[in-house]
Amino acid sequence: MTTPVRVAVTGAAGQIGYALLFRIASGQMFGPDTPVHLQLLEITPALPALEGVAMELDDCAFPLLSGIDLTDAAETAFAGSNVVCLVGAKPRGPGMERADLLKDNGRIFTGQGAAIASAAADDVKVAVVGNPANTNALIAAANADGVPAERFTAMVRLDENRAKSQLAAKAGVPVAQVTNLAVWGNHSPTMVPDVDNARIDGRPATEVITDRAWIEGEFLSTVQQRGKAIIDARGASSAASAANALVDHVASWCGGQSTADGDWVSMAVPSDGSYGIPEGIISGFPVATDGVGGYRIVEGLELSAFTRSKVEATVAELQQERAAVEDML
Ligand code: NAX
Repeated sequence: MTTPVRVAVTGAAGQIGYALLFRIASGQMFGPDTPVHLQLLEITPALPALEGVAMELDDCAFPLLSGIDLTDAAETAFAGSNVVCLVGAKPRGPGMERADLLKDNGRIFTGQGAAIASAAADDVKVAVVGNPANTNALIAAANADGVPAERFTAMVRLDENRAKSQLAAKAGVPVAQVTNLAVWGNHSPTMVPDVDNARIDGRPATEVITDRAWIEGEFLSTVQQRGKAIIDARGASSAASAANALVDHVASWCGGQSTADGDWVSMAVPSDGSYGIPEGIISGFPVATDGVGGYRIVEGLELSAFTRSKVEATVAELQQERAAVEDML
């Protein structure tokens, strides 16, 4: 039998965790031939709820699920882990400023970064979902001595999927025909879904959808504000779609689902200075993956003046966030 992939998930008893763990255990993240071992982290008061989730995982009798560990200690959760999904974070409470959220969550991610460095497998790959995801990933990377920075990524795939779905609906085509959709910048309402370089059925999306006012207006605001629209409608934030996007993110990166030739996916990764985005900040980029742990930023895309100005704004926000947590880096 193949050695199981050890997958650590934090915040495992939360909403996203509940939608995510069953997808991983059923083989959707690493394919139908790869067993998985789940290493689940929660805060102490949530351990009883996590026990319940583990009971349900048992009750699914997933053939690929080789074991489940539950703990409230980060080093135990990350021990020998090949993939770490940092989902758990503190939600923004009433009256809380964004700066407070950055600081409170920063404290979680300094500790978790250090625990990854001391306990995880040498090939560990980290995907951050907990918000503010990009800056939390930056903090975790900075505190993970000895782990290459490029192993720390943040999820913007939900934003990509949302954008693809909106474009497909507008063009009246199946969503699978929308490709090459990059999301630039921060996972926040300033994110930039890039229609200029997207393709629909192999053609430039802007030739298929010629309504520029829609692209720069309704489309952009719908994608940027989608998280809020879900909360307004559902009374709770996106969970199943976020879990789905994380499955996509990890599957593309190291679960055997490499990007097709000429296509790309969106991942927030440490900038190497490409496109003038300051080196080191963790920004959404178009990324080509090999499905076995390698990725590269796709170079040479032309951005329209409109897109470029939006990218500058989202990058400025990332720089402000980095400045606000400087003492944790
Ligand atoms: P929940 O509040 O349902 O679950 C979070 C869980 O994390 C809780 O069970 C909590 O006990 C746990 N937790 C808190 N601190 C922890 C710590 N130090 N160690 C381990 N576990 C800890 O939130 P949920 O809806 O699951 O969302 C999780 C995070 O994802 C939030 O930060 C949310 O903002 C973020 N999101 C990010 C998205 C993205 O695209 N990057 C989209 C969806 C989501 O909004």
